[in-house]
Amino acid sequence: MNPQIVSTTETVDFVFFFIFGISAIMLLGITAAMVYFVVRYNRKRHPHPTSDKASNLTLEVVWTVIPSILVMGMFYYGWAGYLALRNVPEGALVVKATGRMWSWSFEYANGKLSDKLYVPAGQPVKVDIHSTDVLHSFYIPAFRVKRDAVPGLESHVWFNAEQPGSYDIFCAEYCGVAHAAMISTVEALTPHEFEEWYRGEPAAAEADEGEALLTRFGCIGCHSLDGSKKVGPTFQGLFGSSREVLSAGQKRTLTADEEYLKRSILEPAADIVEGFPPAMPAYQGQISEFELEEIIEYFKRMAGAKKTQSLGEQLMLRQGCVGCHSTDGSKSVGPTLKGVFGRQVKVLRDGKELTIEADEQYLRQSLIQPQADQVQGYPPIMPTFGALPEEEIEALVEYLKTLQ
Ligand code: HEC
Ligand code: HEC
Ligand SMILES: [Cu+2]
Repeated sequence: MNPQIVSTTETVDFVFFFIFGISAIMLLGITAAMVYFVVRYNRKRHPHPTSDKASNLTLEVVWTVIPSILVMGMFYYGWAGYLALRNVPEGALVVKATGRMWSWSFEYANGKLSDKLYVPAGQPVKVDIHSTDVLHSFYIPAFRVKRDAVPGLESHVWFNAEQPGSYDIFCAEYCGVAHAAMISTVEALTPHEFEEWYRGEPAAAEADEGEALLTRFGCIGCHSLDGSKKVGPTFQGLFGSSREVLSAGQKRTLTADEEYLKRSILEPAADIVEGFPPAMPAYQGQISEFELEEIIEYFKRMAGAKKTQSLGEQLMLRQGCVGCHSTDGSKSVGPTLKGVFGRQVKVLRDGKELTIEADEQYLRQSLIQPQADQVQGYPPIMPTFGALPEEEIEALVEYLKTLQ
């Protein structure tokens, strides 16, 4: 309807400010007139009615016609804006977005797959939205587009990222415990960079076939590769480890061999890993035998590549430190433990702020008496590990020192 409109952002913002502007003028005008009349025609000043006029046709026509025009104007621009959001411009790049508990993945015409939405800046992009499980909502605030992802229903949005940059993508429909983690980004590249990315070899992290499958099936929305706990157990060190599971209500201990892993993927309800909810969807019928093999191979490689864990590293997993602390520099419930040894920490000791160096003594104390020195900016929720035997404390401290 309006050929000048070039982006969804402008379309939506125009309608928003149009309606907002009219509303603001009306609010101020009506309030001012009301105050004026209240003062001017106050009963104290005019104890008796000053006029006995019953109607004024001109005035009535004016106050009917002007608001009608304003409201029709809002409707017109709202409708035109809606059409602009629904009608995808010609030549748009088409990307398929799949939402699942709890991650987004994006698939391109040439089969390329990514967990971020890479697009060329300045070119319209049409995103076909799908959901494999429950209701999600695909939301890019920067481009003012939001659309529900409904299982079995195709829908779409389009947008045009005018400037290269990184823009947030959220899920805007509460979809379960890790809903808040269902985030990604639009990476708008220059057309040249995009072409390179699109044609080029998969990025190093995706080069591994097995890992690409984990992205494609959304496994990494619930499972980490680095030992941290998500909705499901981490895949780190999984292959060959011993697992405590509940099978039909019976506790048993199994070894994570090929058979166990296949069963965990095809029929997760058969063995529920202790301490986790039975939240994993069954992949029976969704995953081919070949893909299953690839994933198992990946688990094996991962276990092989991993050097044998030291006692300290095992304790980090067993004591649940990794649930609150990352080892890769990212902030979590507690400070990251990467580079903790020797770093300057701002702490609160007996209510006083001070900066101290995290030496061995400090690390040891952090475990035995975590409340003594409170790291600033974090809640005092670290449990004390004072009951651990001395050799385990020692092993943990030694391990923390290696995290550089
Ligand atoms: C919605 C979240 C979710 C998704 C998606 C998901 N899982 Fe799981 N997974 C879980 C949970 C929760 C458990 C632990 C409970 C259980 O055993 O069912 C689990 C358990 C497992 C186990 C057993 C792990 C162990 O420590 O013994 C394996 C193997 C596994 N998942 C593989 C996969 C693979 C491969 C995919 C993708 C094809 C996948 N999962 C997708 C949530 C998920
Ligand atoms: C329930 C979450 C939680 C668990 C579990 C946990 N921590 Fe912490 N940890 C925190 C928080 C929060 C802080 C920062 C506040 C404070 O100083 O108490 C912290 C602080 C620390 C510090 C000081 C960090 C710094 O930047 O100076 C160390 C070292 C540490 N934890 C190690 C561990 C180890 C090792 C384990 C496992 C044996 C562990 N934590 C388990 C939450 C946790
Ligand atoms: Cu969601």
